[in-house]
Amino acid sequence: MILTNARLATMVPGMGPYGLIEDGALWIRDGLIHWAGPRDALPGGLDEETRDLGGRLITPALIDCHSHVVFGGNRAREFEMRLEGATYEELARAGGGILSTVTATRAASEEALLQDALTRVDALIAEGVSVLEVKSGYGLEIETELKMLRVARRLAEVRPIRIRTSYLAAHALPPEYAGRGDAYIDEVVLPGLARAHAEGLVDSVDGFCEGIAFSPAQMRRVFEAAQALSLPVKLHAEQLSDFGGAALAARHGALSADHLEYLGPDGISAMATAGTVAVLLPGAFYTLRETRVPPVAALRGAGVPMALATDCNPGSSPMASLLLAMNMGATLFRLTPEEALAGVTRHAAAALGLTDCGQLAPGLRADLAVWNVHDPAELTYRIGFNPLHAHLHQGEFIK
Ligand code: DI6
Ligand code: FE
Repeated sequence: MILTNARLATMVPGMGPYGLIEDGALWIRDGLIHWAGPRDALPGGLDEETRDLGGRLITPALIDCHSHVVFGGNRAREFEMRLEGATYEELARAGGGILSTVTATRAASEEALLQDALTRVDALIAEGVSVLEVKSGYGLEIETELKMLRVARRLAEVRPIRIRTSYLAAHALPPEYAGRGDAYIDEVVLPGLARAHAEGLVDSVDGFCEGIAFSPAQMRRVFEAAQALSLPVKLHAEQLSDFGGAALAARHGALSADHLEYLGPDGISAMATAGTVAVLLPGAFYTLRETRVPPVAALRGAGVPMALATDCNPGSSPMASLLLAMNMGATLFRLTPEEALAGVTRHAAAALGLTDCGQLAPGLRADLAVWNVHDPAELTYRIGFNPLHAHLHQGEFIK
């Protein structure tokens, strides 16, 4: 099939803003991009089905590289309490926060978790998302961590979406291990990782490195176990304080360090050296009414690739819109619209260790979004507006 009469935001570096090709054409074969370029350079005499896109914009399908879409219950009551003055950390220390979602997730059946997650996943797909990262981390006991990851895998069986899982048992300390963080790592996190990996449920290993969660020394033990299984690592780092998490992650060759509001110069240079992607999560910043923004100018200056993601979760980012994350990334964090689009395509792919998507280039998967817009900046600029016209997953129209 050939798509013609389209503007291509290829997102290929070194080709000018957005890697834009005016009046372009894109040739799809066997679910892959076979050729992309100016329409008048398309080889002649081809016997392929052709679709005229009426001058619309094609981008790589979007990639949400940080989410917690599988969980039980919701935290609307906590939202009300925060409006009455309670802080996120106070609620967490009082047994609410992540732990209230843990109780609901432990109680939910696999089927119920799946149906609940699909409401969020469908919202993301409707915005052109083709790859979604999904974390465990609301079980905090082995069986429930495995249950969450099985649900994450099932999402890809029932919807046209590619799922990358992250094992996040080191997300919070469950009440039964209060004050015994090291025992929790030894008795739950590490044996659970071995089991989840043996079941083929883990694509990467994550953690929450923070005063209310795990120390760098504890995370180091988790990372060493991941590396012994040849699994890549990533980390929730510097979200609420400068705890040294990003530098630790970078030293372990992490794919990404995520949040980063409190990231300092040492963390930035460690990430630049390691090629670790900075995943920025403006939905959590917004929801928690943070005032400290991640050091975007310094990350840009150091050449650290920046991705944007929803962090879709019931507490700090109850947001199932990647387009809104792009808008917030620009308005709250001062990313350019081009950086915002790179952040949900090329750089999001890098944050997941994927090299076969995130750009319009020959040999990559034909995961494409076709938009009813002319200028790619419109995707970031508008709020509450979904201009998706068509969506292809591995070369097949799914919208
Ligand atoms: N940081 C976050 O923003 C999410 N997890 C984390 O480590 C929040 C998860 C939640 O509040 O349920
Ligand atoms: Fe998160």
